[in-house]
Amino acid sequence: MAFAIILVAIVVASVLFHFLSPWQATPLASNWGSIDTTITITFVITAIFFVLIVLFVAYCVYKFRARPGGRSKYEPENKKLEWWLIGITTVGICGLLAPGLVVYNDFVNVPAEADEFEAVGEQWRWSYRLPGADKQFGKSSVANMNVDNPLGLDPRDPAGQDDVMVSGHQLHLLLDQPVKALLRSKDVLHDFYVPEFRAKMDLIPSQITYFWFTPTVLGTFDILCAEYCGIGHYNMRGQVVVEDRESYQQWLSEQPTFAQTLTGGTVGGLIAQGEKLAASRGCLACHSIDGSSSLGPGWLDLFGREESLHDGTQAIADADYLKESITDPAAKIVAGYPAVMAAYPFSPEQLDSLVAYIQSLSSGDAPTVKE
Ligand SMILES: [Cu+2]
Repeated sequence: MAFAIILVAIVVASVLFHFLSPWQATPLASNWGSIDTTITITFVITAIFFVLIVLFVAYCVYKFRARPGGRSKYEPENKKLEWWLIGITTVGICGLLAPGLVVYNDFVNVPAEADEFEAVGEQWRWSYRLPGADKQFGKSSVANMNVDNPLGLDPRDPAGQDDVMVSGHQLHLLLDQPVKALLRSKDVLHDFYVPEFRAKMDLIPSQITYFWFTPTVLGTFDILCAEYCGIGHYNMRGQVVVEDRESYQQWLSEQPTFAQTLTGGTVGGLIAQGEKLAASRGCLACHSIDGSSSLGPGWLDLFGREESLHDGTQAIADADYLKESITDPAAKIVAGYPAVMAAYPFSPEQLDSLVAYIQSLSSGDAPTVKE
């Protein structure tokens, strides 16, 4: 009897939890209301089966409980009941699968008027590219990837010269304009996911995957990586800014083309350059700049600080130390931090700008950068 009551209580608590839970879906900000509908259909069908089955088990536990002198009946076969169960299960499974097939078909059938952007994932950051004025992406290849060409565009391909290399972790999109997302990974599986758009797709090394959506609400939305991709996975975030045409054009005009990045047409001084580099190369996924705790040592007031290393020695965080830690992270591990950072290739000029940026985050009398 007690067990039957517990089962009924589980059903009641589950249903109440669903309606009273503070964790509800975020407001929809794209055209994919149909994805919400499929989730609701799946949810209702599985909820009905859950409630019916658990209540049935509770009924059986009570009805057929052990009684003195009681004996169970032996009934090896019941054709009628089996046909009913097969029929109901079939309808239920079709109800779960069919709506998803229809919506997925829409999800990968891109309308002709859609713009395009490319999102490239790597441990643990996002980079973005737009096709530029010719509306055509230039070719890219792993063989072309280097310090100055992190996305591996083919410098000889004329279609790639005007490709817009978005700087920073924010991708801007036009309100109410359908857009096709082309997804590429440089290392492992990642997943491009904006919860408000209800849209996500895996990034698969050596493939280009895609889907499309239309942003329908102005605002800034987080891009999350929804595929566990290593220790910094939780921090692999970007942002989509949905805006009107005027602000979008303003933003677009500030982004360099591929040709400009090759000729070193970076604007701003050394510190600004380092700040941009830190954002675009993913340093900030693991190093905080506001003093909060992070996977690696934070950069606030780091410059000139004496660090205790895991081997018991001390080191001053000067320019040489910082450059070594970026290009050969395993050389000096600060006590209390895991040795997980990969070596990052940077040119000497880029290293100088990063050090200048880190130094700018230190208050007080930090020593000057020595050359
Ligand atoms: Cu990831």
